[in-house]
Amino acid sequence: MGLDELKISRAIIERFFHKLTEYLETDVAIVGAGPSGLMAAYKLAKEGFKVAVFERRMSIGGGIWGGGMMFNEIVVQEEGARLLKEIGVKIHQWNGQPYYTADAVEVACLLAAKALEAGAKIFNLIMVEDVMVREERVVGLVLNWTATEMSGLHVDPLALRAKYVVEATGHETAVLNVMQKKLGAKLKTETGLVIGEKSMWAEVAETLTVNYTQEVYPGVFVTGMAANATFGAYRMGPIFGGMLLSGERVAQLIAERLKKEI
Ligand code: 48F
Repeated sequence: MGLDELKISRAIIERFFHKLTEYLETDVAIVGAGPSGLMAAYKLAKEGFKVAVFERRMSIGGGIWGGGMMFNEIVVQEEGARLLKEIGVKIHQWNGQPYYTADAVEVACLLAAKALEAGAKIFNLIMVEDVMVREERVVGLVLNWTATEMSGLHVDPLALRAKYVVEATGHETAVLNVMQKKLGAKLKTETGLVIGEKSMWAEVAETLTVNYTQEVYPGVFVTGMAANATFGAYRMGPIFGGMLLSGERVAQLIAERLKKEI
């Protein structure tokens, strides 16, 4: 049987639009496919919730791939090691001390694989450029192709509805920035604004990532490095336990809410 290019094209187009249409209404829309966003997607999907992840880049994984200064290994502490084991990543204890290393590529791939296997859907090459809001609650996201932004073309976006939005865009806090700019959104921080991250202090930063994982505006939860940046906490560098634990935490918090609503 000869291959027909039109059938190949039709298959892609039909399947993609089926997929996108299916996710125009979700329980949780996660912005950013870094370690915290992917862990949240995995945990929420495993609980049976409908989860879509939107990633601006072509590849998932955010800051995982580069390890520390392009040495593609990451470090986690005991609690983070538990989560890496759960997703099947091989870990190595360093010098008998409570530092565990893992191959950055393996972490990125397995995190995404687990999220997908659990039923989450990842849409890459799509960026979130705005939110949808009703009566001071975020009820959805406004999406566009990353290529549109890159080219500077004037193309209007499309929107989707989500019961909860997760801000997982890392250092950038892209979702909260736009909410601040366009809505004057008052966040649950001391100043009501994104405070911005502080310099490196791994130990404190790792704890704060989890503590600051919370709802910062009605309908919007913050996780990972975005939580530190929002609340003005330190950065931690290439130790990733906090990112994974924060992803797990945000999933727990949202799952509790969603279960109450059923
Ligand atoms: O930065 P990123 O990996 O976030 P994270 O989960 O993890 C932080 C660590 O990688 C590292 C660290 C150490 O522990 O400090 O930096 O907090 O992933 C964020 C993802 O969000 C995407 C971006 O491309 C990246 O993959 N992103 C950013 N802005 C947007 C976006 C946007 N507007 N729409 C969609 N995706």
